[in-house]
Amino acid sequence: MKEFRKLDKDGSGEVSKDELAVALRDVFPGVNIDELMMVFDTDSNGKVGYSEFAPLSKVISTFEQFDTDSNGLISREELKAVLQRLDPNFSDQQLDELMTSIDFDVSGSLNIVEFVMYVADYSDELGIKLEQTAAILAGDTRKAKAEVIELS
Ligand SMILES: [Ca+2]
Ligand SMILES: [Ca+2]
Ligand SMILES: [Ca+2]
Repeated sequence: MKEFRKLDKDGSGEVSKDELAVALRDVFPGVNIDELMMVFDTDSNGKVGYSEFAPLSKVISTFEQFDTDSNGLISREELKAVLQRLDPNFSDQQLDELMTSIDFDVSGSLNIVEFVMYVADYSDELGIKLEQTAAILAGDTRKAKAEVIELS
């Protein structure tokens, strides 16, 4: 994921929807930018400001970490590998249930929007920020704890 400043081509201090689309479509062909904006444009001004970009960047880097073959999709097996690393008791049945609830287009894999929705739902459930959940999923517990402390 490119740096905020590189995406903000006109230097306005915010990344417009078009600037984001150009950057993300390279990596995630067919990505639905509107759905991402609904999650990350928290002040609903139609642009992604610097503070809104941090969680987006974190979630994308977590996605890329899950996507071990770098094909822009998280397969069932790639998801399983990560979740079993976090919880060795995570079963195939739990994996099936999870996939059923988050693989909205029933493609058998997660695209970036499906992954974002999953992280957002999980954050709501835990009552923490999106980027903290992404850090936990990324196995970066030191960072996750630091962010929880910062929050409290
Ligand atoms: Ca905004
Ligand atoms: Ca993949
Ligand atoms: Ca899917």
